[in-house]
Formats: sequence, structure tokens, C-alpha cells
Amino acid sequence: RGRLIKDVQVAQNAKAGKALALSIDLRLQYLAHRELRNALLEFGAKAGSLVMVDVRTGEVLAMVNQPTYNPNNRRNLQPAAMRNRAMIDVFEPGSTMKPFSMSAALESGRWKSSDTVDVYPGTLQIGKYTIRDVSRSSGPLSLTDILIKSSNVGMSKIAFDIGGQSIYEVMQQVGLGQDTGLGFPGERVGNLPNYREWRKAETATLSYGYGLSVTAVQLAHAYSVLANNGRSTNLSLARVDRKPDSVQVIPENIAVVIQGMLQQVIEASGGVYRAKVPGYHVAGKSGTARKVSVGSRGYRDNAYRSLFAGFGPVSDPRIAVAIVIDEPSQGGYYGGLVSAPVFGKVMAGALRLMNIAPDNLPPAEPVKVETAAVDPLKGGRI
Ligand code: 59J
Repeated sequence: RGRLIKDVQVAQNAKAGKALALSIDLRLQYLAHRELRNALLEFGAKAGSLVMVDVRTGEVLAMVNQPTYNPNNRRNLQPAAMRNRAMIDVFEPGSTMKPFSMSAALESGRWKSSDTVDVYPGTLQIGKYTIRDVSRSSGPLSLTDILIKSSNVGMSKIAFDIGGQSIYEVMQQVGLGQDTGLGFPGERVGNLPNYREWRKAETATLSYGYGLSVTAVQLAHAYSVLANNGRSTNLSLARVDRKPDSVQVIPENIAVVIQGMLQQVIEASGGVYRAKVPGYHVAGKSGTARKVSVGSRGYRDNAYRSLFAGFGPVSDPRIAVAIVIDEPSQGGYYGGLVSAPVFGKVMAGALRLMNIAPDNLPPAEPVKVETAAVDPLKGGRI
């Protein structure tokens, strides 16, 4: 307003010799950007986000969004392209929540991974509400099979047995719908509804990922907790050079069992093979969630979010990744089809760039040694 501010002063002296570095790794950021963009173009999707986390340090190694913009060219800049969707947009995470419900089931002591649930006939009536499996199975499914087939009915039956509160507690402990502490301007916390005496339909839908909302960064963090053997480390957008504190929020033995189940989700026959990474064992879960309709009640018939979250290498997890692709419009829309290949490609590149040793190499083939000597000047055999 033309007024002069007189007492401008230094609030805090700069410390000499202290550099501020982002946690973002430019190589991984570029790789993630390229693969997410390619998937959006291939499947004609509206928007997308990818977040990659260093499991041990909580550093955000890559965080990319689509659409995006070139900060060096602000001509024709659309405000919508500047949204850091990974932190400021929330969504229903759908089936990517099933591993946390499974974790609650194992923690209850009432279930082990080989126990089975009858999911026939692929639907379950709760009052006037019907729970449905998209890919119906005939026989009983083990807990691992429930994750592989992504059975909403199987997950719900387990949820009725253990109760909604235990599932709520795991989700809360891994940071879903909670403040990340990143302090990014405009960052959303999402919403994990507080536990009360839930109706059966609410318990069921929470167990397979509806009725709560999260950000992509929270989803990546939650999977990094599973990957870090159940220990939660705060996320950081600045470089971390000391081993950070962590809190055990899922018992280690249970986190390890879930890791193995999520490896099966990718490696079992009929699994999400598009997420595979040559040379490594990786683990993860896809999800396909119908979008809530704005303006009317319920869900839209042909608008989906394709999700994938996972980590690797399974023998000693180092990197967790979450991918959200909004409204694919051509060539398919399942998370296992649209987002899983992005995971596979980004994970393959990241594990190599981070110098992480492969844990799934084929046995070495015997080397054939050429016996005949070669004349270096003339070439050919002597
Ligand atoms: C679905 C839902 C919406 C919300 C259903 C996807 C519910 C539900 C009410 C119908 C497509 C579809 C609270 S599908 O994620 O089950 O990722 O590769 O959106 O179920 O009760 O035409 N995922 N997806 N459900 N809603 N409410 C499967 C599954 C999942 C796959 C494929 C096939 C749904 C294997 C989703 C994937 O695991």
C-alpha cells in the first residue's frame, strides 16, 4: 500500500556451510515422469500421480503429476497443470487397502494366510446393499488368494469376523487419512472416518477401500511401512543423511507375511504379471475403483481410477511406489492393466539406478570358453 516497513531484520542468522537439498532424485523423477506420461497417453487418461519413497529413510525420491507444465516456459500456462495432485488431491483407494485389512486379520490371531473363506457365488447381500466380486471364484479362497483375485466378498467376510475397529487402527497407524508432517502448502489430510459402532456395510466397504479418502503420498507411505517390516518413518521432501527414527506399527512377523502375499499377487499364475521386474522379486496390489459421481448419489458407471502400489526387492525392500491414474478412456481401465506396467518399468529403472542388488537372477549359465587361439594381426583361427 505504499507504506514503508521500517524494522526489517534478520529473524534467524543463516548457518554457514549448510546446504539444503531436496530428497527428489532427478534421475528417478525423470523416469517416473516419462512412464506416467506414456501411460496417460496410451490409455487416454485425464490425470495421474506417482510417488516413490525410500523405504529406509522416508525420503520422497520422485513425485510426479500429470498434466504438468514446464516452469521455464510460462506462456499458455494453465493453473490446473500446476496442481501437485500427489499431495493436494484425495481419492478412494479401493483394493489397495486390502493388505492393511489382511494385516488386521493376521494381528487378530484368528486368521493365518492359508485359512480359507467361501466366496461363492461372488456376491454377498447386506440388507439392501450387495457386495460384488468382479472376477468371481467358485471355491473357497485362501487369504493369499483373496488378495490375488481381489475378492471384495472374501475381504468383507473376514472384516465381519475381526470387526471394523481393528482395520481402522491399522489404516490409521500407517498414516492413511493422517497428517504426513510434510507441511506442503495446500496438502490434504484425507479422511479416515473415526471408529464408532459401524453398520455391517460400512465395515465391509472400509475393508476393501471405500468410505475413506487418501492422497497418493499417503498411499506410498503406507506401503513403505509394509516394506519396512512394519516400521513407520516420517516422510521427508528434504534429503535425509542420518538414519531416521521409526515406530513399529505392524508387528514385524506379520509385515513379512503380507510382503510374501503381495509377492504372490504379482508372481502367482493369474497374478498381476505386468508389474514384474526382471531380476528382482517385487510385491504389490492393484486396484480399480469406480469414481464417485458428483451431483448425484452413488458411483459412476464408466469412470474409474486405476491404482497400483508396491515395493521391492522383496528380500530386503528399499523402494515403495504408488500410482494413481484418473479416468483411463481407451484400451482398458483395470489397475492391473493401466498402472501395473508403470510400476514395473519405474521400479526396474529405479532399482538399477539405486545400485540395489538383484534378488531373482536366473542361475548363471556355464561359460563356453573358445579354445582355438586367434592371431590378433591376421584375425581368424590359426
Ligand atoms: C469395480 C468398486 C465401488 C464402490 C467394480 C471396478 C465397489 C463398491 C461401494 C466394478 C470395476 C467395475 C462402496 S476389478 O479393485 O471391485 O485392479 O486389476 O469400484 O466394489 O462396493 O466395473 N480390480 N475392483 N469396485 N466399487 N463400492 C478389481 C476390483 C479391485 C482389478 C481387476 C478387476 C472393484 C482384477 C471395483 C484390477 O480389486
